[in-house]
Amino acid sequence: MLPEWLNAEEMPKKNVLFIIVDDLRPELNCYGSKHIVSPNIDNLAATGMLFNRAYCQVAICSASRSSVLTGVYPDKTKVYWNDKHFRDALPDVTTLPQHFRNNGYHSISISKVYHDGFEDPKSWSEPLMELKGIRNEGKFPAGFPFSGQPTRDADVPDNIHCDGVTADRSIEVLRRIKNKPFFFAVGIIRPHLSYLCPKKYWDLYDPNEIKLSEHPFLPKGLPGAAMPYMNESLKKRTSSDDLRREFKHGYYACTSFADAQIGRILDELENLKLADNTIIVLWGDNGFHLGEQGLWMKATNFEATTRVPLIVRVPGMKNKGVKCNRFVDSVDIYPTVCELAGLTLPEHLEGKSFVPLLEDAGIVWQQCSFSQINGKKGMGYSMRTENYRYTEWVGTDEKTVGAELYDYRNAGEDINLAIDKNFKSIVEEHAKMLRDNWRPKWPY
Ligand SMILES: [Ca+2]
Repeated sequence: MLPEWLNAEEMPKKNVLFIIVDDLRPELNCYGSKHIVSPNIDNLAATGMLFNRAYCQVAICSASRSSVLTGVYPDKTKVYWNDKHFRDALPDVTTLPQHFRNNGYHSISISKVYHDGFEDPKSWSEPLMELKGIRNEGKFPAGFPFSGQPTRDADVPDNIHCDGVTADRSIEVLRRIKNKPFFFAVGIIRPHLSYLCPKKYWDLYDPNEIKLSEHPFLPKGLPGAAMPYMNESLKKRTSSDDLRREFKHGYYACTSFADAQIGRILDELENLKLADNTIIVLWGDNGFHLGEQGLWMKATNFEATTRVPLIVRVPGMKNKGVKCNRFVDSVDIYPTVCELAGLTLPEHLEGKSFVPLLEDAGIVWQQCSFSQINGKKGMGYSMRTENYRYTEWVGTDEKTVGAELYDYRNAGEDINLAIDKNFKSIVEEHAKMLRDNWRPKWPY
């Protein structure tokens, strides 16, 4: 039963603006991180609903995006890294944008929505607007200091950088398609590395005030199977406190730069009077370790990479500015957006619409969220519950090769409690819960 404010029958077709931000942590002002300058995303949160406990299914670009855009978990897409196309395993799957296209919408995307090199022409009504030539290279002025360092700045206009051009072109797109129902997916590539953005965003932060993680070490008792892949080059770039501070400075500057570009697109939506008829979803595809666990990377099952920002704004919604603390999986976005737009849900979907949470953010909801990562010695299936995270590593012979349990009321991710006899019953309870609740069916 749909909420009254969502009565689709009496209203014209609602547009969808789906903004995907690359590697964006929920380290934003509206998420309580007051040191971050993110006024535009904050404003979206103030006029929509912010999800405090949204998790991605795999903390890797292509794997996470493939899951969200097909509406199924990674064990169905078989995309665990940036190395495969979901159509290899699911040749005929109807993607989220494709479903809108099939329902008479103009479906269009700009920049990185699917991962580079894994485009999906079936999803769109017109060819993808490629920005490759201006992504990190090609359009910088002579002498621009881009030579592989993670963090550089220059006093240049926003649209020297890819996301600035994305905002320019998104504004043009909105003007062009404003009279037809649309599904418009916008990819923003910062704060993904490299941390290149105009100087004015760097100047928003004082490096002396940037705090380093208080947990810069791997959990005590981490099983071998859970050992993360190390990125040697990033390790080198973060080998001193000054370098670590500069790295975070770059990430924060790029977060504010991304926020500014998102603001320009949202402003145009207002200018064109489309805001009252457009569903907006802002989502980060994965987080990023900025020193937590001593890591400067993604591709783990820890909170730093699995927890993502998610904000949804729906025309006419009552609960503006409400923060929802219920668990939501990123794969739930597909059915939610369809329901909000009044579209039938394709049968293959494995996510669950969270429209009921938009109506009442406090209702009883699922008790956990699921993420996974394909590690060196097996698949790490991870479940976040109210107080714990439980991860089980399953080897190729389907045997458990390691387990992790973290209690966020105590030592958090500093100590793996799965090996502590005192937590035996909690581990057993969570192992059962993992199998009983894993969506889709537990594979082993
Ligand atoms: Ca990403």
